[in-house]
Amino acid sequence: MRYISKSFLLSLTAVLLIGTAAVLAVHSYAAGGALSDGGTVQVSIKLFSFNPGVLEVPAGTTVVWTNGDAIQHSVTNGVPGKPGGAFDSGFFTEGQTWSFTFTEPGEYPYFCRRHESMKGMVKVVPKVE
Ligand SMILES: [Cu+2]
Repeated sequence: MRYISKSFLLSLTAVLLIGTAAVLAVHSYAAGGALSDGGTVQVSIKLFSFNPGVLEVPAGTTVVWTNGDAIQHSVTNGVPGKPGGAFDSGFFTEGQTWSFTFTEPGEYPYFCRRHESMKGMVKVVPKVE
């Protein structure tokens, strides 16, 4: 067939746009209103990285980290060498979870005490009333 139909191109474009929006929405639960305050967001730990690495959530959100590696990791507020003190999970291992409820808006960098290349960030924005 020599010509690709216009409707095919339109539907292809729509699929691409929806796909892109879905990928972006994974990181920001606040901007799109996908999560009301008091909800829960999952972060997986796999292959020595936090995924998604940067989260944006409204205050009141509980973030649950699940360790998918066969080695212990921690979720420790701050940066390597300078813990922030807002939270520290201690070490937890494969299949275990640790959660924290973010009540105060702000930026919360975190890292793993054992693997200092592992870093993440939770940005907490005021909840929408
Ligand atoms: Cu680790």
